[in-house]
Amino acid sequence: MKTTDIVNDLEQKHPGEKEYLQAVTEVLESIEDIYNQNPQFEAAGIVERLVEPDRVITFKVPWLDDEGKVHINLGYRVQFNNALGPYKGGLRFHPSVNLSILKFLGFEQIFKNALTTLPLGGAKGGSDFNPKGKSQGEIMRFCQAFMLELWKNIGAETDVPAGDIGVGGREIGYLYGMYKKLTRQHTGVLTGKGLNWGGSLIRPEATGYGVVYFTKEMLATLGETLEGKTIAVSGFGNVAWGAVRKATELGAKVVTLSGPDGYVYDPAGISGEKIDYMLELRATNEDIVEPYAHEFDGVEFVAGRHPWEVKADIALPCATQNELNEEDARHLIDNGCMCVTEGANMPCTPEAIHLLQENSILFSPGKASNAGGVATSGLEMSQNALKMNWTAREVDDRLHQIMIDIHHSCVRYGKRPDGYVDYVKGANVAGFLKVANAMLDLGVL
Ligand code: NDP
Ligand code: 2IT
Repeated sequence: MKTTDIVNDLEQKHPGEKEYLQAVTEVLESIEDIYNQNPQFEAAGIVERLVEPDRVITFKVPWLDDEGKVHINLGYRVQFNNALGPYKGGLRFHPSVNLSILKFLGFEQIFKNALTTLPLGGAKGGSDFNPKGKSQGEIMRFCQAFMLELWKNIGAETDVPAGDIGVGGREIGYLYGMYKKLTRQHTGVLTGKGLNWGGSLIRPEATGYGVVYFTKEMLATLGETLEGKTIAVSGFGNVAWGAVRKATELGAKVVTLSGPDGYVYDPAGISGEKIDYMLELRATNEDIVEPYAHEFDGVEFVAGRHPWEVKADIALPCATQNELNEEDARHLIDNGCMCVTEGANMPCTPEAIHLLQENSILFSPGKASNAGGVATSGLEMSQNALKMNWTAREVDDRLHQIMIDIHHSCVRYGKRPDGYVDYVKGANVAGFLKVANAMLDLGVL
């Protein structure tokens, strides 16, 4: 296999799908050696079969706003690979959603889900619907209209969607309600459900908790801990919230949050009621962090910029793809940052990753460090199948162990002779081997 040949071929077939090609290129570069050392993969066409989704479902979502005006959005589900288990991955509602973004996310999800050690395939879906400024009623009607099309293609043993940007507990409720009405079944087909109707404790905070557990393991390789460390976080959504909570609990100080409007710098640290306020801010659907700076003393709001210019020991990008570029990485390095752990999916550009690794900064790709969210979704599925609920402690302990195991896998396949761990390579090789070997066993499909 030659990565460049395969990527060139994909570029011809899917012109302009830049996020998808970026994600594929990163994985193929990491696995090139192991692929070429194992001719059985080439013989079975594993890479050619892996890079194309099993199927892409697209549909129209018509809905009525509060004034009775008709709107049409596009809906998608990309079912990428189910070698390891039912298709599994979130739904994203954001105006930027297009096929390239969902294919990149679905492709990443295959390897992430493989790393969790749970029986989960990879998928992603969503819509270009913009929840910003919409009323509760409009969001409900949109979710219902979306599910009216999607329901035929999903199922507890077929494809299990969940949340992502713009889709949290409220949206999962409306989606699940419609699914339940159409099928007359209460099978737990979505994860991230409310606690009263099949959800799991710890799922809302799981992605962020997992990011911090993973960071703790990375630091331990240098004999370091989170105690007393300063952390810059971007975003203020599901993932950022959990990360801030756990990092604070483990003795670190989080000094930034960010939104599309800019970032807030809180030198006293974001803890206690400030973390609750972050959730309230998110629930307004306004998508701005500036009010945080007016609510608490001593906080600065920096409009239109990213938090990576702030001095921090650790950076946790938890907002969106390609939000930390080479220049940002340079700022972090110059300011003595020792660790960058991706909470979002693909938030660092390839150039930024290259620079961080060149400077021996600890760096983890989202597919390893944010896998705690989908892993806990897997635990929610287990509880649904058992018709039982585990305690918060039980779920958290399992999540913690899964993150430790993912870290082990990354070290196993990513440790260089000089001792530096290339977590990108480690995660990609470990995830790939599991999926590729399953595909070999299952025949050409
Ligand atoms: P949320 O919708 O809860 O939060 C995302 C936040 O990031 C929003 O405030 C969004 O604002 C903001 N944002 C988007 N673009 C930018 C930007 N350029 N600069 C600053 N902020 C921005 O989403 P999640 O927390 O669920 O997801 C965040 C990331 O984590 C995504 O990459 C997602 O794929 C990933 N992830 C999520 C998991 C989950 O379980 N929810 C699990 C694993 C990964 P706006 O909408 O206005 O752009
Ligand atoms: O990117 C992700 O891993 C998620 N948005 C969570 C997916 C899930 O199925 O819980």
